Amino acid sequence: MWKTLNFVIGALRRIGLPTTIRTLMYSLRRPIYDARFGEAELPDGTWITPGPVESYEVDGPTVTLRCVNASIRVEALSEDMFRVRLRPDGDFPQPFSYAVARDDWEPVQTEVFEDAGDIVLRTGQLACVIGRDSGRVSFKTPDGKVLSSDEAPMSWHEGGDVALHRSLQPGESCHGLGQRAFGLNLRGRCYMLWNCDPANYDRGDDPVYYSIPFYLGVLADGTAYGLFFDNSHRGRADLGAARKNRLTVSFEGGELRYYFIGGGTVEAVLSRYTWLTGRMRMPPLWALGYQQSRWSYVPDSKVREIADEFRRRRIPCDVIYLDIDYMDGFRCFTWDRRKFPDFPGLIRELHDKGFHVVTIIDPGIKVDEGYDVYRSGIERDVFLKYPDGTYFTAPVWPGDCHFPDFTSPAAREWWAGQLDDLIGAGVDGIWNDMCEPVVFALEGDPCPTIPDYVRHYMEGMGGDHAEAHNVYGMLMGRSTLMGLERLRPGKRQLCIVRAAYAGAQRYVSSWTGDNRATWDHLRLSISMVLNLGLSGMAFTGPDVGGFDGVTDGEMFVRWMQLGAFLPFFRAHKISLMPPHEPWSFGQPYEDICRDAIETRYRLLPYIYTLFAEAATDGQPIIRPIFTLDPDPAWREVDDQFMLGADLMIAPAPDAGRRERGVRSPPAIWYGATERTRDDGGK
Ligand code: MIG
Repeated sequence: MWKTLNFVIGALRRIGLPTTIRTLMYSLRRPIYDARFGEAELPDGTWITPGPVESYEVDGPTVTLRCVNASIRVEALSEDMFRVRLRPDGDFPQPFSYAVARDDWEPVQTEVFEDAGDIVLRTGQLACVIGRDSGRVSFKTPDGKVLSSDEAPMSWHEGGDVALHRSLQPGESCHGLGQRAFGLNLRGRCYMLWNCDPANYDRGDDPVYYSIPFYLGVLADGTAYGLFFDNSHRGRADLGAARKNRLTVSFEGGELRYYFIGGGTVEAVLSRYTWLTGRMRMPPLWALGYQQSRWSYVPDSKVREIADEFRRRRIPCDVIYLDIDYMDGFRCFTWDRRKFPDFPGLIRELHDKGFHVVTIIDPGIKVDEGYDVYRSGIERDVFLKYPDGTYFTAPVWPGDCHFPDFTSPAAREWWAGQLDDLIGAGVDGIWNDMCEPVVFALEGDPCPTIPDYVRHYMEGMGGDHAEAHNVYGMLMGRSTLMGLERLRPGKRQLCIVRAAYAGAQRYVSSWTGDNRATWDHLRLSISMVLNLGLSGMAFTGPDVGGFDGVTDGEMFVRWMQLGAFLPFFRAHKISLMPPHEPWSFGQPYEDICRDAIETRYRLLPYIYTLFAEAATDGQPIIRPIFTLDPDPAWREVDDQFMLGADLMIAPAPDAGRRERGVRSPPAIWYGATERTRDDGGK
């Protein structure tokens, strides 16, 4: 039934309808859980393994193993990080990566020796052991403790898939992978590595917007290790679904190349992972404040009214967001001159009142000869094409669009250059939406996007969308940031995306997409932000209040009281739903909202310090309780969390609750608002 409805909606969209009807239909769209997603099987057919090691060569910290069917290269890149590559052809060309931020590895002392039929490459902190007969790889601490080992040899499929099979240890909890609509411990399920706009998702739907091929395992004793797969193809991470004690990560193409980081604290692993893939830049201070958004504040008088209400009611607010209706017919980089007769003037006025302004942009550029952005995109040849050289065209908000190829430096340049008008008008930051990328589809596709075979430039190497898909959002954000930095050199920037890839933290921050106004979504936003933080993406947060659906006063204030402690603190709402500003629900809700927001501002020196830790060392801003105490009892706990190392937050979990139980790891805990003391350990 949903399939049919989606079909009808898609078809109607293509014809073009008034915005109101379109947005109403947007709310009706539902995800369709498709067998392709979730517990997917690896393809049938022949899988090939390297076979026994015939010989090996040692070159400093690098060991190349020549096996019967393939070569494996293991390199110690630092004391605590190794890279493993599998190459059936035996060649090891310099790898290309959008994620990895450096190739200046630290000098590292290694030794190579043989031990009972195994070949061992060891640093002071980590040993990689390769079985001579099997080609299986495992990692151990110097004292022999196994961190992670191949449960079956690495393998590749005749169709181009590659797979790694590892054992999951008893008591190991599973984290990372970017944004997941699941609790904190991801063990026991299979997840898709494929950025996807699911439209209204629920707990348990997968994939959602933002996937990162970084897995963080935390063993029963608290020892952590990281596995980063540098592969942007569509992939699956099976964390004990098909077999309880097996982790299988596979990709539909590309090289099997992974970085193993181990085995210390979660903190040490994240520090190393972000050393490799880059760290967040400090955002502007105002981006740490409270931010107000909705789809959409139009026309200018509405924006003015919202801004004035904040000041009149003395509710702190730093940023106002303009969603798609500010544009001229959804044409990116323009504004509607009827709804905003003096756009720069309005922004000047908002600046004078102490607000910053962030506008949305989408990747789809309207096919319209009268639109100079479109014309210059055609002239500069920046849009994606089919293999036969015709333009890829698909409908999004403005109707039929072409899409820039952000894997081309020339297209990124061009895109960056389009920001002049918006930034010239005073816009302070950019919100990059739809960058999975999503298109409006005709059939009931759960993740309508650009077809796999559409061509990409891939920095001159040539490739297709199957390979470029997962990096598309990150590169859109990177191009936007390039424009922002050029127009405001030396300034900190706010550049937000909805989907990206490993390493995106060095360009952008994110929000968690279209959630819903339910108590479960409120709770889900905690585990999502936690796992994103454990994937290197520290600066993120949900649409406070819930994007879709009707929020009541109680849920709104509870979400405010949670959002005030999350890194990105912004209320946002779908169009056609009732207003959701802090005063929209009357009293006592307005006062409670003010109180929550003021608490945020009182904590800013502390929160700012946490942002600095994220920027200098890759540490998450909110952290699971288990980072304080390895006891396995904490591994699933995601209804309380740490803001930094010192503040524990326990939000209201559901309707009508005025009290809740809080468990605390062994330590002395002081109440933040009441004079209480608790010795923990419960
Ligand atoms: O197809 O710009 O996630 O925050 O309000 C929907 C309109 C497009 C999706 C974003 C949401 C935004 C909405 N956008």
